[in-house]
Amino acid sequence: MRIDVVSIFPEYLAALDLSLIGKARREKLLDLNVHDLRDYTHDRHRTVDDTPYGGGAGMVMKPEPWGAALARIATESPVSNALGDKPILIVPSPAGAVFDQEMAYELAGAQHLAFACGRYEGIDERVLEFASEAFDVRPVSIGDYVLNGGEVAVLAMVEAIGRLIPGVIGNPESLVEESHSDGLLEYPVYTKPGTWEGREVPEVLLSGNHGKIARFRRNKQLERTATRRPDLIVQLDASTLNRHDRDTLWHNGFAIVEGRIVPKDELG
Ligand code: 6GU
Repeated sequence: MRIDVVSIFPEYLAALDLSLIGKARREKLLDLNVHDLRDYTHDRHRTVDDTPYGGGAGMVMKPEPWGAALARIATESPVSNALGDKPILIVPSPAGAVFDQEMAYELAGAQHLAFACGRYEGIDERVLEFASEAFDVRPVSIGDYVLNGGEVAVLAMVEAIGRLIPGVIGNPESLVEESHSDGLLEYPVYTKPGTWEGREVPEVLLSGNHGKIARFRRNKQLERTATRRPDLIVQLDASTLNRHDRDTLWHNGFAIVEGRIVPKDELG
């Protein structure tokens, strides 16, 4: 996969040289290129921002450097072709669609992703219109809070996407059991010593009874998700739940009514 990131703080992306993503780059599974937006300015001060039309607080990123940077990336894209295929341009923004594991999987299947890191109050809206000629443009948020710029969001998204590229994770089975892969949070994990600070590892995990262990872990997933993320429980497909699952959910505040999962406290 090819990834291009445009930023006025390219040093922010240095963390992508490290760990699993750095290794994927060295092994050529990931061709990651970071670009300094100021390299696409022409004035002595390398200006990237200006005051907003219509007034208001803060500054807006000027369209010209963005147009030049994105045109260059589009020209070099391995994707653009006669069939109308386009690379994907992610525009990090608190006003975007929320990034989740499903989106990470979808994006991990792309050949070419570009990220446009805005700062200040954002990028002149015409840049997104212009870019949509050459890119599939997607404004994306990493959650309901505000960052000063897109760089930290790009670090999070590139890590989430990059680890899903085949070959990047040594043991792909670890992807099957992790949080969000089945719509539930992960079960708790333990390692040696068996007793630590007076606390025991749950006995069932030492039993060697694989059926019981699987049920224990599934119950923990359901309990945790019900307590911490009730919004995920109501999105589950009730038809995938067995009678043990339904019983566990009942004991954690959820009922199944006409095939729908509902919090018991919302029942009449
Ligand atoms: Cl993607 N960008 C910025 N600037 N703030 C955010 C965000 C992104 N996601 C949540 N807050």
